[in-house]
Amino acid sequence: MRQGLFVTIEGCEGAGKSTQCTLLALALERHGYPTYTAREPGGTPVSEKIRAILLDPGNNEITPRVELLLFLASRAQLVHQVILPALERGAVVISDRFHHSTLAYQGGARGLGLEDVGRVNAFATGALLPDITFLLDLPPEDGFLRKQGTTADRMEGAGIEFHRRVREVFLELAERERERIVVLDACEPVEKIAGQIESRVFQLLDQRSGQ
Ligand code: Z5A
Repeated sequence: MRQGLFVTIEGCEGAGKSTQCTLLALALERHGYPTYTAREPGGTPVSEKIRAILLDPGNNEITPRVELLLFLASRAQLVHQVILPALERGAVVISDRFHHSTLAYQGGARGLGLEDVGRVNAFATGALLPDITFLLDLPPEDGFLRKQGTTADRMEGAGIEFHRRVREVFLELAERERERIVVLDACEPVEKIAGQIESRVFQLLDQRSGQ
């Protein structure tokens, strides 16, 4: 039975997701909450091997459907090996990306369709959904500037129009799922964003414990 809290952090390249996942985990641990942090794609030995295939710029023959299935294979392994057991132990699980990324990148920007992608995702995860999602919203141009000097992987090399479409779909998803997705301005200072995320997560944890 699921008892923990499942938090996901989403957004375009360089929006600050990894930074915020780390800060949230530290804040939770300071307050004594058992916490598990995952990143997608990846997070288990098998999922990390799939990540290497997906991000290798040399694998330019990967078709959109194969890309989708590889992201979902990585996720299925992560969910069943790590995330569900952690939630069952009562941990707060923080995932750096989850299914909203698949909807935005493969469903929207690659054109596979939100409904079809949503269905295959639900099969892969057993329909696991986050309790809350923070969408760090940033123009992709700004995200790429933050990552200047790093080598572009296969997804980063998809072109600026592709990444603009990803952002648009993320914002459309946030409109549709207002009760789950909190949109935050990723241009704000790191500490301000961290404070916004922490206060919402601690509020949810307090509600759960009946305080
Ligand atoms: N993908 C997909 O297509 N479908 C899927 O289902 C899933 C993923 C799950 C994974 O790449 C790729 O897979 C990704 C989507 C796709 N591709 N793209 N493009 P990844 O895991 O290697 O990279 P990422 O997820 O895009 O994260 P990132 O590039 O590492 O960025 P980030 O985690 O959002 O940002 P960060 O590392 O925390 O910060 C980046 C820099 O900005 C760093 O120097 C920070 O110090 C700085 N920073 C952070 N916050 C701020 C603020 N607030 N102000 C100023 N500077 C900041």
